[in-house]
Amino acid sequence: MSERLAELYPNHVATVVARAERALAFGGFEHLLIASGREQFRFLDDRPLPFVSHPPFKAFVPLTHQTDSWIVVTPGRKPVLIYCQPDDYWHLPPAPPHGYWVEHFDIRVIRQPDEAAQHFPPHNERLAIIGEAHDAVGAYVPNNPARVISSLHFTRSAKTDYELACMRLAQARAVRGHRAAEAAFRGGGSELEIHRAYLEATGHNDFDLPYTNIIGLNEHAAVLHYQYQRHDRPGEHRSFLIDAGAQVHGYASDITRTYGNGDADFGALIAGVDRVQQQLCAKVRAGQNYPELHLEAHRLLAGVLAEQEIVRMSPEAMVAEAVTSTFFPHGLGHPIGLQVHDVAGFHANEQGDTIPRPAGHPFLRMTRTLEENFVVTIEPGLYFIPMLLAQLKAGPHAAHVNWSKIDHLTKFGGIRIEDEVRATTGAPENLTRDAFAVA
Ligand SMILES: [Mn+2]
Repeated sequence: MSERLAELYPNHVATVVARAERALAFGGFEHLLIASGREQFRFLDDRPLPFVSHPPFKAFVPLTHQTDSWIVVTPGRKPVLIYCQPDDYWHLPPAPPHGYWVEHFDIRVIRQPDEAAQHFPPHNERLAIIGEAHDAVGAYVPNNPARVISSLHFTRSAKTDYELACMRLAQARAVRGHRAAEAAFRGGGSELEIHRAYLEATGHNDFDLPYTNIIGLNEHAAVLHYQYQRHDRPGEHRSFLIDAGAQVHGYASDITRTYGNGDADFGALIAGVDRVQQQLCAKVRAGQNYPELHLEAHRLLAGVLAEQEIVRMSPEAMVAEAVTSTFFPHGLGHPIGLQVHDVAGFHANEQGDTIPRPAGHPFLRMTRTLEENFVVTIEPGLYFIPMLLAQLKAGPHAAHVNWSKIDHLTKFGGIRIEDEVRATTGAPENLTRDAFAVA
């Protein structure tokens, strides 16, 4: 597979350099300096925080844990990679640069972070320096020009063929974990045991994951970003919601599946959400307005709530009265790529004017119209969240709700099903279902 990536990388790097040059022109700058980042420490402690390279740096090179290094782009010149390889016997220094990407850079190896300044263009006000304040090297203090960053973010939405190849590999890697996690659930494992099975199958440790795994048994499936993994096994394994991804060369996957224990009502609900999810995935294509798809998700989920006799209202009324928001209180999805929640979900244009969310939908992370090679998640869900159900019960529509059925389903927590889908001018590519199909 790395041969395939080697084949695709030259076009990728040419595209990324062209985007950087465009961002410089757009912002009125002459040189672009992008920090990889610097290790940070806990307050009053010598323990470092988990480090990952800054996303704009990772866009150029597959160096996901490279500290104190820089990309320098000057239009018309080969991009420079300042590569920090410290003399350090406490830690393993990075290996000398190697791989399919090396020949595309003018590489300068440094031994100390401050040596980077020797390879920077002369300091003046025409430098766009992207990084955090503590990444500064002497007078080279990150200024993060808004127009440059906005342009870089905007053009990053359409994935290159190389990026799509990395993202497909990240899907395959996560799917191995999902298979192992499902088996651990069926085998009666604790959340922590399931989590470990996932790590084992993906070959990741916790710090490699693109985001913290959500591994929820029973009622924990109703906690949207459930952040713990309990070590004890529950008495009963009724349901299991897993939202877990993987990464390859810094590109993320983000997959959610929900499993039941054979309960007919919960099983029918999973089937309903899955059907809706596939209908929504089928509509991902260039020209599709994403907020409209989110509203369509509410209409379709209302149909499931009606058909399963959970709410006795017409689907139209359920959406109009925001009853669906009790059961589906988050957005349909988000862009994904170098970051699990990728940038530019709200960009109206290159300068970064924003497209507002539809009224009443405060958590939607993507308001753009899809274009070719945008990759988004499609992740509808239905949950039984005690806090939100209490509000519904106190409201004007309580009489239309089948509370005895809800009492039964609340023990299962909730359902979310999430795939990554690429927009094309024709049929969508579902990266996640494709990966499950061959795994
Ligand atoms: Mn997601």
